Amino acid sequence: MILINSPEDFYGTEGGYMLEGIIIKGIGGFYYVLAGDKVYECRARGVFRKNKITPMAGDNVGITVSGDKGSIDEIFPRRSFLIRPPVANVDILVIVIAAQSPDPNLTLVDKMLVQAARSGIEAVICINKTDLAEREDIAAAYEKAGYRVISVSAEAKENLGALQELISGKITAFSGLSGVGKSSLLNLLTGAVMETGHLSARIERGRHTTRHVELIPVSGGFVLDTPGFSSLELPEMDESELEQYFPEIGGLSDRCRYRGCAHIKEQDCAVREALEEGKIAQSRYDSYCEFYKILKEKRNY
Ligand SMILES: Nc1nc2c(ncn2[C@@H]2O[C@H](COP(=O)(O)OP(=O)(O)OP(=O)(O)O)[C@@H](O)[C@H]2O)c(=O)[nH]1
Ligand SMILES: [Mg+2]
Ligand SMILES: [Zn+2]
Repeated sequence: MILINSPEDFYGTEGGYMLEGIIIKGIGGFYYVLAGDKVYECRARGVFRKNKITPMAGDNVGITVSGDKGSIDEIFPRRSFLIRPPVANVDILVIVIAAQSPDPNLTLVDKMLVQAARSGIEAVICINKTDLAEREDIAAAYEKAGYRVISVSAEAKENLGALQELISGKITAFSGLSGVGKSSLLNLLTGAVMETGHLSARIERGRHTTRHVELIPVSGGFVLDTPGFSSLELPEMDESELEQYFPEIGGLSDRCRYRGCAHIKEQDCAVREALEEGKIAQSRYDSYCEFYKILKEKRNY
């Protein structure tokens, strides 16, 4: 951690001066650091490579700058980090699902929820393209689990205010399958509060071409567009830990007959009772069982 006490401390080793900023994007070994209202093109010091630390978008960093170039001297401790997309210090993960085209992949959504919970990041479900179809079933599945669900349409500009409110003052990552409308939503959200339009983003819109992770300043925080992806590894853990990351399952395990109930075949299982009563969605329970099996098999190698 760099502590700046006196004006002399502002001067770094190479005759430049030191600033604190945030990495808004990293491409091909260059990191773009926003400090104040300027963006500096930075290289990471060799020491990071040696220690196998890779700067990530979202990292708070100390940089030495001269002109509009600089070098990253320090990476400040991370509050959180995600692996897919690779980004540090995310406060909220918005998992975008399309009500229709592409078809929702709920297993992937549930994996992302596990990843977010394990990283200590709040997750919100956003159902886009409600102009094409209603997916009350999906909304209900996640609301029952205790997640916030926001249904929107980028096309019809419906209910965007709820997203706008959510992202204010936070770092929010938008994630989900390719084509669900992440970039479309972000263009609307950022365009609504930023005076200058994002031409490059607008050109990209509809082309399914988001390739890198980039933080866009908006409403006193940042939003991140991320490339769509269709598969994700479960984080490594013991299968008995899994229920913690399914709030509607973990919350019931006290009421199961057996301690350490896996909620799969055991008798007098409060989770399976809740499933039968419709208090837990079948799709969520199926994901839980599938992930449990995967984790158990992995551990038995
Ligand atoms: N009908 C309808 N189409 C939408 C909506 N939102 C986005 N689309 C369309 O869906 C397509 C994909 O949108 P994108 O915003 O590029 O999707 P993305 O999630 O950023 O995709 P990747 O960058 O590939 O991950 C585009 O043709 C959009 O015009 C919506 O609310 N309704
Ligand atoms: Mg995109
Ligand atoms: Zn049980």
